[in-house]
Amino acid sequence: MRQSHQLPLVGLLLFSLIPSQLCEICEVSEENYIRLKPLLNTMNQSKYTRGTSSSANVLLSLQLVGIQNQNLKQKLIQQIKYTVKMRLSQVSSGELALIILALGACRNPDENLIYDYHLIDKLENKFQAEIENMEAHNGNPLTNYYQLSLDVLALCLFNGTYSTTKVVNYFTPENKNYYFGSQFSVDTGAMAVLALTCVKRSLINGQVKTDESNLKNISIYIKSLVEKILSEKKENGLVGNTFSTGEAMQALFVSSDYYHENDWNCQQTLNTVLTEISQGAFSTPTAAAQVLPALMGKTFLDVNKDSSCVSAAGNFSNSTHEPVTVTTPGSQSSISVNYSVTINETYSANVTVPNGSVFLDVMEKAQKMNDTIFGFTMEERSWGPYITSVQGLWASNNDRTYWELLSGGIPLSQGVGSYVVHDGENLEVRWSKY
Ligand code: CBY
Repeated sequence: MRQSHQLPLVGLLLFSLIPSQLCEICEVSEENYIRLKPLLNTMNQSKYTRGTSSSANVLLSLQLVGIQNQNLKQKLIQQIKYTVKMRLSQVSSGELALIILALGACRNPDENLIYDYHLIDKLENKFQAEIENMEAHNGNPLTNYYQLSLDVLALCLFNGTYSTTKVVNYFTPENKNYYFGSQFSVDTGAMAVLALTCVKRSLINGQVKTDESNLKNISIYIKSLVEKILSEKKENGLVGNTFSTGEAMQALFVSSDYYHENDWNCQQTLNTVLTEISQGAFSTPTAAAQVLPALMGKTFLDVNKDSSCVSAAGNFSNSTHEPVTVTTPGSQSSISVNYSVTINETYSANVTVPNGSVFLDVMEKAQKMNDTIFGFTMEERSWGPYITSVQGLWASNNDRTYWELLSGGIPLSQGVGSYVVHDGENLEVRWSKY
């Protein structure tokens, strides 16, 4: 073929490649649904005992993607009902926001619970308490900005009352609450983009009235947060880390007006997440629940769409009773690690645990060896156990202090309940500020 004939062909080839780069929402294709199976298995096999805070995360995720697993959904709704009836006062603002989103998703009958139990009013109160805490404690909320964003999102989607001016005042992209130390929190920024996008849309639709400058500022904030999120994009396509990528994808889906199509290769991100799934990265129900919607092209802003969220994925979870690979600690062999607690001084011990143990097993073993030095407390959060105190020294949101987990001096990206330790590793819990 002569050169002049090849040219149009090359042009055609290039043209046919472009659409995959252009995607605003890219999602897993039907023939690849099977690759999502490990996520559903994780959600299915979890126990969801009373008061489990992962229930709302999982229910919301299943509703959004239109999975018809009635058994699991009923179990989760029972859980949530129990929480609403028995311990609503102990539930944090963001947790309540998630409950509202989960119950209200996609015109389902359980939506009534929101109104029967006045959950929107209660969320308004919890949001107000967050703001009051910020005013009293140097700008630090009771929880964090990830939860404040969930609050605004739920109030916005379910016609609750909130002040647009307050949102504009508190959500400036320079606010310290988007950062842990000097590190921008992609999870937090992504949730804020979803919340601000909802607020922006209600202002544009005229559902909520405000002055022009608020709308303008919200657009400026979204743009700046999207830039920060994109600057955390890694070479392999993950945004932030494995666990923030799903939420970052949701934020980028709804904000495609604010970045150039070449700034983000959605397909690459999607493929890397699928690889991570196959390597067992999303092993807790919350991790699985948070990544799933984005993979199916859904965002939290789809929650109050008038449709009932039925999708092609509808039944693909019905055969989840296949054997699953549970990582059992290999043989009975033992490993030993170096474990330290650092406040100003460092207290260390050599700890021997069975192969396959998690960080928490090491802490428990050390505590048995010396309760004064290695004694600790924890509480159950949606991601698993969270260390609240060591040696009687308590983490505090008002002071922005916490017990940081590290291995070889590098912060871990998993909690004590899921991080599997290795022989010879140097593990540390360090008294830190964020
Ligand atoms: N959710 C929340 O309120 C949590 C919001 C969140 C931004 C969250 C990550 C993101 C998410 N998608 O849920 C968050 N973490 C926060 C706010 C915090 C702070 C908690 C205190 C506060 N002000 O609310 C704080 C102290 C900075 C923090 N996370 C600490 C830690 C460490 C916990 C150590 C301990 N004491 O037990 C740890 C382990 C980091 C470390 N090296 O010490 C940590 N977080 C991790 C790893 C994570 C990720 C969990 C991933 C996993 N597979 O287990 C996380 C998803 C998450 C939960 N934290 Co914080 C971030 C990530 O890696 N992408 C709403 C509620 C209703 O559920």
